[in-house]
This record gives sequence, C-alpha cells and structure tokens, in this order.
Amino acid sequence: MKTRMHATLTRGLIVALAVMLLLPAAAAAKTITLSYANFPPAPTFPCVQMERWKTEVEKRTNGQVQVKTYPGGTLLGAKEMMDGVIAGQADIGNLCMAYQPGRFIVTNATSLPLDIPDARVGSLVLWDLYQKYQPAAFGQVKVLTMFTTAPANIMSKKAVRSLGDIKGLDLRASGGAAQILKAWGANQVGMPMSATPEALQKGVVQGLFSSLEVMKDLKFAETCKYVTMTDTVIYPFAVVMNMERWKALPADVQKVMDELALEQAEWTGNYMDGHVKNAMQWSVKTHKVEVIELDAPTKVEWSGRLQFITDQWITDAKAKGFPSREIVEDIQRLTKKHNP
Ligand code: DTR
Repeated sequence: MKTRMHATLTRGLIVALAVMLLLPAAAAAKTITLSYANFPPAPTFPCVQMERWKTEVEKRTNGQVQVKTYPGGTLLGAKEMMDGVIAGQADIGNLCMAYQPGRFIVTNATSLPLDIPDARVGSLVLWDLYQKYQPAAFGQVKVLTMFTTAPANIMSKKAVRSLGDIKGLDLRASGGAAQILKAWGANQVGMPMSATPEALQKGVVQGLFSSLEVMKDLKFAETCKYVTMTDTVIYPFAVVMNMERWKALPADVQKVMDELALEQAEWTGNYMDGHVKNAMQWSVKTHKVEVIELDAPTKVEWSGRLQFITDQWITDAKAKGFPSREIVEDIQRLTKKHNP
C-alpha cells in the first residue's frame, strides 16, 4: 500500500517536473513569423527602413517575432498594398499614400505645398496628424508607423532654369505633385517610383519630380544630369498590418511594436535627410550632375503658381465632409512645433 502510494507520488512528481521543464521550451519555440511587403527595390529608403524595423522588432522580442521581408514588389505591388494587407496576402505592407490620392485624404494633405522643410519634420508632423484624426481610411488595419520623404525637386535630362524650360517637358510625378508640375507647365506623367527607371530609360519621360535620394539609390544620376532645386513637397508613407494578425499577437509583442512607432518615424526621417545629402554629393562627384538654384525672383514666380492648390484642396475636401481648413492649420502648427 505504502509502496504503491510512493510510486504514484513519484510518477506525479516526474510528470510535474517534465511539464515544468517542457512548458517554457514549448513557449520559446513558438515563434511568430510575419511577412512584410514593399514595392520599390531593396536599396531605396522604404526598404532600408523596413530592414531596420525588422532588426529592432526581432531584437526587442528576443527573436520571438521573425519578419520576412519582400522588397521590389515580390509579394505586393505599389497600388495593391493596402487591399493586399486587408485581405491578408501580406501581414504587413508599406505604402506611398500619394499613389492613391482619393483614398487617404487627411494624411495626403501633408503633400500640399505648405513648406515642410525636411523628412524628419515631415514624419513627425504626419504621425501627429494621424494620431489626431485617426482617419477612417486606416480603420481596417493597424498602423505600425508613418514617415515622409524629403521635399521634391526636379531631376531631368535637360537643364530646367525657368518656366520656359519646364513648359511641355515630360516629367514623372504622382499624387499631389502632379498638380504642381502641371501648374508649372510641365507635361506630368503619373506612375509609381517602381516603374520610373524603365520609363526614363525608354525615354517615356525626360525626368522626374521627387526627393533626391533616388539619384543614387536608383542610379538616376546616370541619365538625369540636372537637378533643379525647388524643395516643394514631401510624400507621406504608411506601414500597415492586417488587423486579425495584429489582434492575434501577444500583448508584449504589441507593446514592442507600439513603442517603436514614433521612434521608427523619426529614424526614417533622419535617415532620409542624411541620405539625400550623400546621394547628391555622390551624384555631383561621380556623375558630374549640375545643381541649379533658382534666383529669388524666379522662386517667387514658381511658388506664386502654386498658391491656388491649397485653397482648392480646402474647398474640395470640405465638400467631401473633411474639416479641411483645420487640417491645413494643424499641419502648419505641427511644422512649427517640430521645427522651432
Ligand atoms: N516621392 C515619391 C515617393 C518616393 C520617394 N523616394 C522613393 C523611393 C522609392 C519609392 C518611392 C519613393 C515618388 O516620387 O514616388
């Protein structure tokens, strides 16, 4: 009797011990793998920030989360990003909001000619704006971070020094920047950045309007020998996650990602600003690119042509039910806040 009880106790102890030993192992073994889709090629800034986010998340979750990245449109293309993530074709996706101007009305307002000076300020303004308005356009996803480019300038095969030079020139731009090019008299051609290298090569366009880091990252300095400085508008980006996948994450993993959101926005802005400088030094030195600065009267003439854009946007967005004037005033106030 005594021995049988002893045996049962010993067996119970062994089972308990085994459970205690195996449980943490089982938990540790349960890694979560997330796919992360991006549309442009790997050397471009949206993919550089993606790799940085991956590294930080894997480190801060002690390897519990593994992120598999898909640059270059290998999982989802530029315009499929939002719907692809909503449908779960990718767990996470990075999108350029300007490629769907009618869809992201509130956040795309950062693309109005409102003189946001650089990508760091742009990214912080955008994040604050998103937090304040929580636009319905993002209601079906979890937003992991947002950031912007540095201001856009003209990269072209021929020199653009005046409104006469830009008149009728085939230049690629998308989103709000399209209106800007038209206002200057260019022939605006719309396409995502991922389609631009081929369009330039085939002569479909004679240049583009965007932030200047692509002179190096996409080797545009090989064909575009002129850069006209206009420092006009930034482009907003968002990194979004499938809502069900987000809800299924353990709370401590969600905390890591939430804590990274603002930090990642600022990191990307700083990276972009520094990289634009590098890219231009490289372009001038290696490819003898000429940087054209417009003189003061010309600058006034060029920016005068853009004045109607913000007013028009305020009227149009108001008609769609958005508090458009307040949004513009918020962008101006936040720009001052982050660029005192
Ligand atoms: N300015 C936008 C966005 C953009 C700027 N640099 C890159 C690099 C890769 C993809 C998109 C972008 C544009 O011109 O598309």
